[in-house]
Amino acid sequence: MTTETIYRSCPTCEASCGLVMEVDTEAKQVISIKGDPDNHRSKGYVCAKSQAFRYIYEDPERLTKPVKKVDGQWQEIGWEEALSETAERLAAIREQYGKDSIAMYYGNPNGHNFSTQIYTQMFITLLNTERFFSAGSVDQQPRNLSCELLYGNGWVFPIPDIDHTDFFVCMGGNPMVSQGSLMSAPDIGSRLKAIQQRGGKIAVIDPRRTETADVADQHIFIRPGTDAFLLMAFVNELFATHQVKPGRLLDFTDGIEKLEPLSAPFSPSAVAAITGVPAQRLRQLVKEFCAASAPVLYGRIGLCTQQFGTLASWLVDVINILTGRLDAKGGAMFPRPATAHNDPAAAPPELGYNRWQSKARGFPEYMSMLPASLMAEEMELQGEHQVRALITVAGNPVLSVPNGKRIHAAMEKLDFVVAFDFYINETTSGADIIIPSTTQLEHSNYDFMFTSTCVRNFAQYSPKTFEPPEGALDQWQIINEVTARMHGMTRADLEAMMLDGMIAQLQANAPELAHLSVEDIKQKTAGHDGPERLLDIMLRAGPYGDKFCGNGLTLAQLKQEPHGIDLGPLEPRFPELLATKFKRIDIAPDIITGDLPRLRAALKKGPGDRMLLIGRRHIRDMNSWLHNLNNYARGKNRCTLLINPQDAQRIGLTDGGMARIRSRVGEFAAEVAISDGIMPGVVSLPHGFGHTYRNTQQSVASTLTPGISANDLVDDNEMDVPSGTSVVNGVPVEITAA
Ligand SMILES: Nc1nc2c(c(=O)[nH]1)N[C@H]1C(S)=C(S)[C@@H](COP(=O)(O)OP(=O)(O)OC[C@H]3O[C@@H](n4cnc5c(=O)[nH]c(N)nc54)[C@H](O)[C@@H]3O)O[C@H]1N2
Ligand SMILES: Nc1nc2c(c(=O)[nH]1)N[C@H]1C(S)=C(S)[C@@H](COP(=O)(O)OP(=O)(O)OC[C@H]3O[C@@H](n4cnc5c(=O)[nH]c(N)nc54)[C@H](O)[C@@H]3O)O[C@H]1N2
Ligand code: SF4
Ligand SMILES: [Mo]
Repeated sequence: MTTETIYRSCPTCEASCGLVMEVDTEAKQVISIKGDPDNHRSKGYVCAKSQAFRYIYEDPERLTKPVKKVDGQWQEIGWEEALSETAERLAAIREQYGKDSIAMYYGNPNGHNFSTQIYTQMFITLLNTERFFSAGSVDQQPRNLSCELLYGNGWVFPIPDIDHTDFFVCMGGNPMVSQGSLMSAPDIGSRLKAIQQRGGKIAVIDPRRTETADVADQHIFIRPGTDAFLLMAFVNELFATHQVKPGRLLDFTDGIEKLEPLSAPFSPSAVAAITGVPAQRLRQLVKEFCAASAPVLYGRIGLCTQQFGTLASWLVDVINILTGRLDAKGGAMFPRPATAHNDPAAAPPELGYNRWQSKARGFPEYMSMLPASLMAEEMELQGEHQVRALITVAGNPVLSVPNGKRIHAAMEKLDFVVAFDFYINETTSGADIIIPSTTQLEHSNYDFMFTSTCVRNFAQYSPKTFEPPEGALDQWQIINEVTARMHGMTRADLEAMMLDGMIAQLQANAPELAHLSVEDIKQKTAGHDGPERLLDIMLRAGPYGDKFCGNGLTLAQLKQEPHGIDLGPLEPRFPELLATKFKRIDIAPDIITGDLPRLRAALKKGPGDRMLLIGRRHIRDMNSWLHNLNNYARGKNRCTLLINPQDAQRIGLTDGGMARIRSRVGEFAAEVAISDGIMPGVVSLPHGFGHTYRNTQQSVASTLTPGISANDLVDDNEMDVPSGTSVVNGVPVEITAA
């Protein structure tokens, strides 16, 4: 046995905790995975999912070779056949029916894979389809839109400086379970406790008394989908009590004066009925927020994936700006990634919004994407604008996107579906060819995305642990093979083109690199290949980098730091970081305020009397894709319908009994769990279940934890208007005894 100790970061959630693994390199087996006590960010902390990438690697049902459906049966095929047939069929469809006849869906795990993120850009650019969908529109897209409009870059997110705040107001997020989102913070529990230990307070605003609410100082129930009303009332109260104090932000912020009249109809008393939050309670919260010395308001997915997602997400930033808490210590701050990927470009790009519209109902594009909720509708179109092919890249839209069963049915009518995925699951079982990638243990990684969402700046490299089996390819290699073949290039030519392109782009944005030729940079980074070479270039050109000469960070140096490098606390970055035209913030952009008439109309209409469905996450789940792992699937049924005792009694439900849930798009039965931790009038069901489709290869998921898919109840017609984000929280339902 050849044992080795490997340090890396955990690739399963944003927290990216430091791990130490004992492995047998000869047998290619993991012996143990533990928290790395010497990792400065996580200090030995891990959660139950720290073993996930090992179990995935060991899962005998995971695909390691491409498969093709022949007469309804899956057959293993060679890599060459899989790649060439995929490229040929896609190219032929494109040739015959045009570029928009190919749809694509890009899933969440890509965000945890550096090389895929970097190289897929070229695939998407060359595919150039107007039918591009992603998990982003069932997630953070309202944040992208509001950050792009305010700060000039949809990927510059304000992150709560949780280690320095003294009043943390958490809305629509449950970091104790999700481990923090757009707030990468290992061991969030200790960090929250530390707020209280230094005399600070935590408030949670959520329709459920969550695990985070349980450790908070106060919890306020709010009716799902009504945060925009509450936050407008917050703004209204700030003006009414003369607490608008943006401080230094005023030097580069425009439009503050527009907010007072805009917030006028939304006084705390006017919104109390619709939000369920008494006016006095809200006034008290505003008072405490303003009295704290370093307060911060944080909003996450519960604020994004709801009827007023953009307004609610935007208002979080508006309030942090009005109170001077944006870009301030203990407030909402901006990380400085070592790869400089959130730095402003020399020439600010134009906003990509409404450049084209969906074919079925004319919904505007954003960031070159159409809302995932429109996937089925687009794929069902017949005639001139018919979709002929679908590509999925590490995504499971049949379970993750509203009205997933409609997507499943629409897929059956397509000429060709290819899934880049390593499971035969609810979505990929509808493919003609599935091409699996290597797993996280078989390629190196860098926490690219999460160095721009972290609560403290860091850099960590994760080495490849095991050589993949003969012929197996990483996701980026598969993507590049298919891209090159589709466009009559070799993979080497394509990758050379990308290398040159990246160097040219970096030089355009960094005058201090202008004295170097492209050849110089290539020569200095020749020691690395493929994605690692691109990473080396970005690190060296970045803010901590050696600029290709002298001292500073390089990939070689990072590889010598197994516990990662601490790049210090978040520091103020405005106005330099602003990528807007004049480095100014327009706090009230038209695209967003244009949605206020809809908010006013809803206020006038008042609260309806329907029960509202929301989601929830459990510590041992990760969306839909860890359910085939015995250790995470076993145990008590988690796919239960949470309901308040008052409602349960009225409807005649018993704990552990069954309820029927009916929405506009579906009707299902689920086990009831009665709890006073959920607001009256609200029920909750987790997503990512519903492992009930035939022809999948996930025997553990389908037997141990089939559950029902919450998204078969979520209405695909309902979207946040400015961003097109799905409304998965606040879905009107009827509940009856089964
Ligand atoms: N109702 C409701 N719906 C939701 C949400 C909600 O809160 N409520 N949350 C939404 C959110 S935030 C998200 S991010 C989306 C997620 O939506 P998706 O990304 O569509 O779904 P996942 O369940 O993450 O599926 C991941 C897929 O990637 C595959 N995969 C994982 N790792 C790899 C890899 O290394 N290589 C390859 N080739 N494949 C891999 C898995 O097998 C699986 O098929 O769901 C959204 N849907
Ligand atoms: N264990 C686990 N961890 C995960 C994931 C997972 O599936 N499982 N998924 C990962 C992914 S992809 C993401 S994007 C993140 C998400 O991370 P979080 O945003 O922290 O996700 P949730 O736990 O779904 O928390 C959303 C909260 O919003 C509340 N909510 C619902 N509707 C409303 C509303 O209208 N108003 C308000 N104020 N609150 C509302 C819900 O009750 C819930 O408590 O988690 C990541 N981490
Ligand atoms: S919290 Fe996230 S990153 Fe940390 S061990 Fe758990 S799954 Fe991995
Ligand atoms: Mo997500």
